[in-house]
Amino acid sequence: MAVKQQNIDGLSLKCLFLSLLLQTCRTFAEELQWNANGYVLYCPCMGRFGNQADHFLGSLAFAKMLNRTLAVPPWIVYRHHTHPYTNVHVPYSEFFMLEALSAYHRVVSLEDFMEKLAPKYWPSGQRNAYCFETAAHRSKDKKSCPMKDGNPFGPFWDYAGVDFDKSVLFGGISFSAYHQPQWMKKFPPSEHPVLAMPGAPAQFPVIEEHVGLQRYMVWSDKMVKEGEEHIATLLTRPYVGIHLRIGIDWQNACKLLKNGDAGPHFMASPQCVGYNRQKALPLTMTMCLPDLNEIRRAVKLWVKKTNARSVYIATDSESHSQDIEKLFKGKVKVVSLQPDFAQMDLYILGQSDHFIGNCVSSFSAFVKRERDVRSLPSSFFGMDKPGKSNAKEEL
Ligand SMILES: Nc1nc2c(ncn2[C@@H]2O[C@H](COP(=O)(O)OP(=O)(O)O)[C@@H](O)[C@H]2O)c(=O)[nH]1
Ligand SMILES: *[C@@H]1O[C@H](CO)[C@@H](O)[C@H](O)[C@H]1NC(C)=O
Ligand SMILES: [Mg+2]
Repeated sequence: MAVKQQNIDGLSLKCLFLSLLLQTCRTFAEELQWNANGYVLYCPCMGRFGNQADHFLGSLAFAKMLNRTLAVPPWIVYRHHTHPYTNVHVPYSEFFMLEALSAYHRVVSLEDFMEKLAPKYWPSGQRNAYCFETAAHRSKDKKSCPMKDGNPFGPFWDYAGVDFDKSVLFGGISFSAYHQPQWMKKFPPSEHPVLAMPGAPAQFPVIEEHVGLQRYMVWSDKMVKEGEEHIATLLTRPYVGIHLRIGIDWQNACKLLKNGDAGPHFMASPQCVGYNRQKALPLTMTMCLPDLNEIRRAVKLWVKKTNARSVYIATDSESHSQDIEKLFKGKVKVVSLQPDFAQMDLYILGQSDHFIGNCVSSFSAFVKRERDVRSLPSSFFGMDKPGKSNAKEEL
């Protein structure tokens, strides 16, 4: 009996090994093989990481809708104040696993596309740009897509090693599922194998339907390893993670709300006031730009509720760590890492036992979506229960 068992185990091991090998060969070959259903390329040219991530989810859905492989772009990181003072293009796989996206749809990194497929199947001289007529109207000759005009557009396509030869314009069509048949009819992959666009074929903020695609954005092994090391050395569980979006650019943005120039749907706010415009809850100034009193109130509430032993502060400017420390008379450890790459803050916030985010911020929205996928609790400044107004603020 024991011998037989061993044989079976030996056999299944061999099978496992073989199937793994086959799987690897297959994925490897797939990566190198041209797909006749075509490709979508775009520049994540609007905003910083949070905006780019929102756009990424929509673009992934768009590529799937057209059954075209998505050439996953790098993240554009703006380094205006630190070396090298120019944009850095960070391949998707530095932060997230490219393979994890395949469970949803076919992808290839833009870098691999350019290196392994473009020379043969999308050679120089045949590189069309696709854009809205309205975008082309802003160009000098009124009929060229503004692919490389200014920053970050020029540096992005230079990074990819692309110059465009011709522009193809479209109008009266949107990126929504409603227009799928028009896209297929207008741009069949046989005649238009590569749809390269100056911006993401998606909306900002991400539409409700695509929020769940966050589950396919899985942190890279490197990020997990480094993130877990930080958590183990700096924090004691349970810990509350908070995102302070309070810097000068944000103060200016929130002025629009204060002056009544923005309604409840303002940047990422549908995540907390609701996606339905008619039924949206009020968006208060406290939710956009929490003051120190609100920060103290919310942190105190959630530290108490979760019996937290530490608080992790991610911030775009001040951390207010001393003010927060004072709340707990030394009984709760307060930590702010201020990492080199903002993604480390996102990782640590994502792993917290409770997260307090900024409703209007797409940086917070990234964390909120990731936690929702894993059924972890989150709240917002000025809104303790997402989707329900704080009672006091209704007065
Ligand atoms: N490290 C770090 N950077 C932040 C934080 N909050 C904002 N930032 C930076 O400011 C940018 C804000 O732009 P974006 O990600 O588009 O989010 P949004 O403007 O808040 O919607 C981020 O990408 C970061 O570069 C934070 O808590 N930690
Ligand atoms: C989508 O593309 C894949 C790969 O090219 C193909 O196998 C599949 O049949 C296509 N699906 C549809 C609905 O056309
Ligand atoms: Mg932004």
